[in-house]
Amino acid sequence: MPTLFERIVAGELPADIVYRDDEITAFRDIRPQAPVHILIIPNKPIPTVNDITDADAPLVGRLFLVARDLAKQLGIAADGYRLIVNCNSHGGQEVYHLHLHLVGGAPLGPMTVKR
Ligand code: DGP
Repeated sequence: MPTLFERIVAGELPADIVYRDDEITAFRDIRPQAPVHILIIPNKPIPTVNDITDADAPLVGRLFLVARDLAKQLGIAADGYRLIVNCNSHGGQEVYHLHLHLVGGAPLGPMTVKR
């Protein structure tokens, strides 16, 4: 079964896409946690951080470069933002297609972790 995000990459599900190239797609999160909340994903399905291979290193690096460029374009680079990757159930991962959350546009406060 393709994930929701594979279906967005394939154009089968609508999304507010803010960046796209042959390796990476970025779109607005459907449940934004801040004024800016973008998901940056590889077009190919990598389920979790645990599934990244050494050969994926350039692609994973590019996820950060796209985050950097989008933060600048969206005007949040100078004030700052948070990049988050959740992995598996303890990490709270909901969609099993690797994604970087780019969150900002307001002070986010300290990062909290439930104990
Ligand atoms: P995570 O917990 O890290 O797997 O985050 C998944 C995020 O994906 C969550 O913030 C909500 C978002 N999301 C789930 N379904 C959709 C969808 O169909 N479209 C968009 N744009 N975002 C989605």
